[in-house]
Amino acid sequence: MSIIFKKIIKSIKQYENIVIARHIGPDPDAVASQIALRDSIRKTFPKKNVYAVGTQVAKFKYYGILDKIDESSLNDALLIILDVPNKARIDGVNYNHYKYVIRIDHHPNVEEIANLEFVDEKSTSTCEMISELLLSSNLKIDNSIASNLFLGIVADSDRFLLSSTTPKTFKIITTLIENYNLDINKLYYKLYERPINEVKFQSYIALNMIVTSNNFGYIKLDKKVMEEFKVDASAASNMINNFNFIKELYCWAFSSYDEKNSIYKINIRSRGPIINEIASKYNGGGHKYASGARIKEEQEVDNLFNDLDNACLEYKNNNKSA
Ligand SMILES: [Mn+2]
Repeated sequence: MSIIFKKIIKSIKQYENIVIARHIGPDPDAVASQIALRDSIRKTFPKKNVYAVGTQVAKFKYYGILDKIDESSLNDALLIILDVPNKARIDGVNYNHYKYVIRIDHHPNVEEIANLEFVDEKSTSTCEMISELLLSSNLKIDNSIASNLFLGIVADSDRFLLSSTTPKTFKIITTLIENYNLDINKLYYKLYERPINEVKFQSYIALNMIVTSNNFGYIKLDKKVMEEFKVDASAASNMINNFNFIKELYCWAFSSYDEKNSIYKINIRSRGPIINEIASKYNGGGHKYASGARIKEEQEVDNLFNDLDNACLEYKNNNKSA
């Protein structure tokens, strides 16, 4: 076992109260990793109090149900944060309440936020990192834990299409499927089944997206169009990966107006220019080629799109022969 894994296991053994958090606006990797780790620690150490916290999102219920906690009653607690690049994006915990903090994450390391950092930018997903931890230690795994880990890896690697996918990813996937009897067809169904109105909405995006001469594609989705297709402000983020491998697009971005929070939710993907540094200027961030931002003013959305268009131009000029 590697030194970092030994240190993580030692801390888990040491603390009786353990809280596992992840990022706001959760995705399958974030939720699946926190529930898999919680269930594994519970299974291995039944006497410990282990909680997975954060906003419960209805469509992710099949990963497991999240816990409600009263932090003031949790003394000497260990906090494990998963899939979170920066403090501001941690959901559902008062960071300062905890005695010791561990972070396990695969986002680019933008700030040190924990006493113990296990950050691997090259990993497909936090679920891949948790799988490594569990498989190389004596932490227990069962069918449901393995199913969650499988789903997080598949979701964040975009079905092994992204360049973060390595032979190690496939080795882990093989072990999970073989050793824990995963019914992968059933699992894919959970991850990818969607209502027809979302497919229609995706068609609307394809038909109405503006593609610039620099190969940047963008669309602004307002309240009216989301009402027309009966989708919410999170719908566009579910389909942004479906616009990969389009010849005319180096980078593409959707803006969805979230009326409840009076905010523009921006999803950005790229197969050319690096976008997370641009997103970070607009209250956002993420991975080199998969980022997002939350913006208050529409003018700022235009500015961001402008910056992305310029990044595409620059990329084009630098890769003329490509
Ligand atoms: Mn992730």
